[in-house]
Amino acid sequence: MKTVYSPLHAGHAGTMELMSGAIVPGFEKPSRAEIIKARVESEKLGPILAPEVHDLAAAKRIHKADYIDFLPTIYPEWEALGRSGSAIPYTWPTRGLRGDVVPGTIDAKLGYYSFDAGAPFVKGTWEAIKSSYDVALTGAKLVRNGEPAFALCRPPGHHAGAGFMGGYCYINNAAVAAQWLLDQGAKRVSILDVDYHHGNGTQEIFYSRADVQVLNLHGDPMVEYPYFLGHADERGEGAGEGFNINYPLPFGTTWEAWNAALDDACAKLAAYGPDVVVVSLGVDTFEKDPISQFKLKSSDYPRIGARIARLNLPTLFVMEGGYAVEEIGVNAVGVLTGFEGR
Ligand code: OKP
Ligand code: ZN
Repeated sequence: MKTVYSPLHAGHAGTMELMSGAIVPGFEKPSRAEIIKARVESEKLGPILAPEVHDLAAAKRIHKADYIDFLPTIYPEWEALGRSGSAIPYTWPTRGLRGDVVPGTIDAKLGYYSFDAGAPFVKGTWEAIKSSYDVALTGAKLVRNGEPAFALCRPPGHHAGAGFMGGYCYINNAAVAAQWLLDQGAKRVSILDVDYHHGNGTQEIFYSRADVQVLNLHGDPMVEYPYFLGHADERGEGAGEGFNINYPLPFGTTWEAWNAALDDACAKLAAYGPDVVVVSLGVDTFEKDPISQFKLKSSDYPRIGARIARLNLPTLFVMEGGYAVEEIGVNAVGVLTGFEGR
């Protein structure tokens, strides 16, 4: 299958994050995408294409326009204040505070448009976000035109909601692609999120809709990030009732239990009967992932791809997480070669 990749992701580099009381180098780093790309090449998965450049209309189909318009202004405003490094918020309008007024200072705006301190901005971040969005849309177009595709997105997207960033995510690439496919004539799309973390942004965006089914396998939010969404009783609302399906799983989950959840999700997906499947492909379920607690092995990833292939549906793979950099290429591309039956 074809891969879509942009070198512009690499400008989103040198980020910092808070981890157990210390400021540490960001886990979501450029080498992730480089190593996956190298594995795509060495495994001869197929051609690697540059993305087509898009305007932001497709982003505004699922994100709030003021949020999207804010993103490119962040770092220029930060630099105008004489600052450098990572632009990160430290105040949020949580319960008991005013969430209906947006102060004009950059620190306040960063807090207003985020749910955590985990989506840092450096000089090249906007260009990387935009390229990741272009990669997703270009991949979606390949799928619309009749072939499976791998959108090698970086930064990832599934934690980004309609009006906020967080958890390394800014624009929700999988959600953008799903909406674009609907706008191109698909009647129903399923998003299968196999990243270790719950895709809270994707869930929020489609929660009251019946035209996008969202299935999510992830670490139980009682003990795992993003903590405040992803329970099994979240099943959608209104017209969306029944079209959001969560599989929270305990720390230490190995292939057998994880695969049972995948199999159940695939059965529900097949019953829904979508025209297209968008896979939010995270490989942070890996046993050696430095920030995650599942125990999948490299040999399990081709089996994931093979199970998805059995759905026999047009499929777009959108890269999400995975932080065991050494094995990220083997694991991510393993899903894709498994999908191709080799
Ligand atoms: C993004 B994706 C403190 C822990 C916060 C955020 C994880 C974001 C994962 N540093 N961790 O779903 O792979
Ligand atoms: Zn993740």
